[in-house]
Amino acid sequence: MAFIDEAKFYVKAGDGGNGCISFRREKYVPKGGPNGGDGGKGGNVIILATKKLNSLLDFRYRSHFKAQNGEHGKGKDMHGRGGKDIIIKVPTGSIIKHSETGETLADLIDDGQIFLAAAGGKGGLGNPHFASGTNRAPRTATKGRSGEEFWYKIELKLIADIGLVGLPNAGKSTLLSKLSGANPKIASYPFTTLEPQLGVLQHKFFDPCIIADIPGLIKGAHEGVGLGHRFLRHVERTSVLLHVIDLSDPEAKQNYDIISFELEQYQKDLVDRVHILALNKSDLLDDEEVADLDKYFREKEDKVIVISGESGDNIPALKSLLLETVEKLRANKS
Ligand SMILES: Nc1nc2c(ncn2[C@@H]2O[C@H](COP(=O)(O)OP(=O)(O)OP(=O)(O)O)[C@@H](O)[C@H]2O)c(=O)[nH]1
Ligand SMILES: [Mg+2]
Repeated sequence: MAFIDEAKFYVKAGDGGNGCISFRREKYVPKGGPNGGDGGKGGNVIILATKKLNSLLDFRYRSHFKAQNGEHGKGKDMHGRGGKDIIIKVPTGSIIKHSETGETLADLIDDGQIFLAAAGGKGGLGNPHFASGTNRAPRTATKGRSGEEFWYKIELKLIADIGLVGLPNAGKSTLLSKLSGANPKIASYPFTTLEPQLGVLQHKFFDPCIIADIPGLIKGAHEGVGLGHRFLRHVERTSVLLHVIDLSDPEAKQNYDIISFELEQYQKDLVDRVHILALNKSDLLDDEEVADLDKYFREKEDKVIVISGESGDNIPALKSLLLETVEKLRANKS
């Protein structure tokens, strides 16, 4: 299934129904008064954020959304029925932007948050509204107003607490599967992961956290090499970055610098984000080699942990470290 995190779409709210011109016609009442009903209001187009979705895939199949028009008023004081609203469900983390200027119009962070994308047109007034002492038989009614119409851009930035970053093949997806119940594709070639994956980390008494696994970054990603920086937007909102390093790669040290540089190129503040460095694939090295690399990386980062996603070594400790860190950051925020 394709992952879509950008789309353009068109919305059109319903037009208001027209007001009606009509007069009472009853037997033995020669001049009946005006009785034209008002037009109904057009339906709105409403965008609703929901936690249940995590892709904009639906927009691939549908990019035009039109709400129902209001009905016209009728004789005998019958008002037109209002048009039905249309509700477009989008994942939490969606950002609605002006299609031309790119200005952000709504950042839909919370489950249940709504954005009125297009307001329905008001219904027209029937001829009774225009009756007066001097004009008892008004031949005037107003037309319904048109519903609003717009083009929007929508962008998704997934909402997760922890973002996994690293070179392709570092073992990010393996780790996601060990830390959460997620079941991502894992393979021994680079760029196995082509779209972000989410998993829920639950451990002991901690509040659960959401982890996002994104495609690997490579040198020059900021210039579009590999899959580029496109997917980094999905770790923008995370509070902790879990940087995964393959210790069995002879270039592990340079690889660390490559990822740090790419993160900085994307957004300066990603570098200041809390980092946890996971030194992975420790099962492939002997203890001495691991100790050497551990020492080297501890000079670079505060939080460093040696693990093996394959054997499960130190995974419970990593879970606790991640959840404690997120908990502290959450407490500082509130
Ligand atoms: N020996 C060993 N192999 C590992 C370990 N973790 C992952 N692997 C292997 O490394 C390869 C890459 O693992 P993935 O989890 O797919 O790596 P990834 O970082 O998600 O890769 P991309 O999606 O391509 O960016 C697979 O063959 C895994 O089985 C580990 O701790 N030890
Ligand atoms: Mg992967």
